[in-house]
Amino acid sequence: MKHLLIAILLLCCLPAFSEDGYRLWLRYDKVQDTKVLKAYKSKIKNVYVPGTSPTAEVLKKELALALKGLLDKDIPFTDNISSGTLVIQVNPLISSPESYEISSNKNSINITGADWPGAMYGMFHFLRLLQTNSGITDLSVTSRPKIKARILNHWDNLDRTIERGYAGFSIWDWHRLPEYIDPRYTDYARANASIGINGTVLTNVNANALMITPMYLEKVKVLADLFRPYNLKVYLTARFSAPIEIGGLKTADPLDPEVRQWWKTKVDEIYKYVPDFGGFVVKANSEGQPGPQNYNRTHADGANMLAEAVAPHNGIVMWRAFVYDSNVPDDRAKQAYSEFKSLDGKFNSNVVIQVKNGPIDFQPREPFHPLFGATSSTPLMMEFQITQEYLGQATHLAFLPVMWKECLQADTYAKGKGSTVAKVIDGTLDNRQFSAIAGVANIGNDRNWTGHLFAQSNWYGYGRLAWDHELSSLDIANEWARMTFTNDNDVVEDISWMMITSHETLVKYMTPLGLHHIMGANHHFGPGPWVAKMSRSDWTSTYYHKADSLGIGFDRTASGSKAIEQYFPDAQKQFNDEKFLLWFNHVSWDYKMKSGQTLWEEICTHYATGVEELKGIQKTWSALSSRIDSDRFRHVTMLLERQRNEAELWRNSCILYFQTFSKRPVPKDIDTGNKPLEYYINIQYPYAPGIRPRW
Ligand code: BDP
Repeated sequence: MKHLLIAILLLCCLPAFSEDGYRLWLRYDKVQDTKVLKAYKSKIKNVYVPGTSPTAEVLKKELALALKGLLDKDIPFTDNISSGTLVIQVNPLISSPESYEISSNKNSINITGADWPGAMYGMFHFLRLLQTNSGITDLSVTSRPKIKARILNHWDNLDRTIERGYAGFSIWDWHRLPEYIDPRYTDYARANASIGINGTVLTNVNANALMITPMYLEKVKVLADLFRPYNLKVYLTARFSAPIEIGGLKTADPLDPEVRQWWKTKVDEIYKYVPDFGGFVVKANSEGQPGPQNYNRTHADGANMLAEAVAPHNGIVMWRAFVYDSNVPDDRAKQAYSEFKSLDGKFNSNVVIQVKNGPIDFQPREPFHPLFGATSSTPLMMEFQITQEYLGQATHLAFLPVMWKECLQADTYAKGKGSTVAKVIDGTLDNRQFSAIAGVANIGNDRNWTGHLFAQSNWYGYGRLAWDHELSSLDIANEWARMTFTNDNDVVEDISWMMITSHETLVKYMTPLGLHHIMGANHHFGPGPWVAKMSRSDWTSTYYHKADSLGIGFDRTASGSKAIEQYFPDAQKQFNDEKFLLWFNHVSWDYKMKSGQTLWEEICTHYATGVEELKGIQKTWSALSSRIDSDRFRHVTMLLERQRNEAELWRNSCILYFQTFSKRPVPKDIDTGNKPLEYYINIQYPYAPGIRPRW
């Protein structure tokens, strides 16, 4: 009897399901504040959605689900407007595609899209207002995306491994497609639609030619059909040597008529499966991938060949600028600029060059890429990395919108002051019609999608910034915290603070003052400043930090590699900031910093402060134990503990390693643990996730 009672008691106290993060920010739990709930109920009595379309259908489904959850009530659909009607409709008179307006008066709330996708985005905006318990009286919202193609890049392989993926295996279950359609695909589309993402590249940039064979195209078709109502366009990566590998040709030379014809026929075939196929992303002549240079042709020759094939179907080619050549003994940071600057103006109009935010490779902090602003005749798009390859992967909490905004707001000075990177990529600087942005996805088949619960905020934040890069990181953090956790203001404030400070904290304990690329070899996890031998020197850490008895840092000024000269003179001044010091300069250990400390002391202090700040983040989170459900609380608590351990590892090992060059004492009060440097050097991660297959 006693046991039965305990069991019943336990059952009553347990939530209906575990809070495993699957619902992302689309939780739609009942509004807790009774006053707010009452106000919403009085304003939303029924819904009127005149007209039909596949998008209208998914919109209605989402709305019904959301309102039922949030208001704890079935809200009926009607076919006329009365008091308390939420009207969602399309009015093509609203100027630009995908945009929307929301207004409300005493009687009704009106969401009007320029088209159905616009109406859907407007609906998600409205739901966000409800989810964040915002006021809905006297609304007057107009919104249009600042960037046209807002795309996720999946680095997913056909065997379901994900290059640089830390959240399990690929969500694309290629083997069981096309018959088996995982319900997750729909939730994926919903999540993307809710933040305005309108494109997805399903496959890895290190591409597999099989993807464009009929067997796989049938599978792609299923996904594209499912995503279409959510305004999510499908793109694929093209393997440059596909004409040889799957076409039986002897060459993939882009100027060979047979090769050109092969691509045209192939592309026509793809469009038979996916009539609104978006186009290709191409990684060519980079890290062993085939490309036009194998045939002594240029990147423009290669890109234009594909561009010609997709042009009749309105497709685009996103040609990546992530190239660096092992035969060129130049600073790796300079190579993409050198290669592409000279090709400016040589690309067809449906080619856009996809440029990573910085000139090396998704480091915790990089200066913006010098190509931004440097190509007046060639459109450039941004490539951010949402997956945290070099930022602690799925064990570290790092809110990346802060870092992305730093890049977007940087000034290229291409057309004088105010020529920000954001204006280059949204097309306003050069008055371009087309604009695009890509984010390398951090999504896998982990139940919570992104491995670390807080990594969901990077997917979320990427989408929100892609729609409107002027949103503040704090606003994005606030929204996400409210929708994901609670509307309790104090909790939201604490969580947002953790998020907003997290990136700078990580920079301090990993790569302070402009240090970069000093992570472990291959997997890029954990510290590895001692990595000195790899098949290419520009994959080693010593290539980048250049520590010696005199000092540390990569001289990219006039006395060094001159990489700084790839920026406009006024733009260069931004790099006087100490946060870029060792990116651009080789600096004496005794150099006096603004703080009055020597560089050596300052490096030690940064590592130590990073760890202390992280402890502060842990403390803030711990204090929320009674305000967050136990499942998610424990998940984050454990990962923060792991992160602290790793931060200490970074601090101890980097200080001890760099001390072998500086030969100066570690400032007292700075802890470096009780282990010798050798201990850290010997740490291995033999099965670290996400390692790319050898090419
Ligand atoms: C690097 C990754 C590598 C990718 C490459 C790329 O380490 O796995 O293939 O970028 O962007 O960051 O092509």
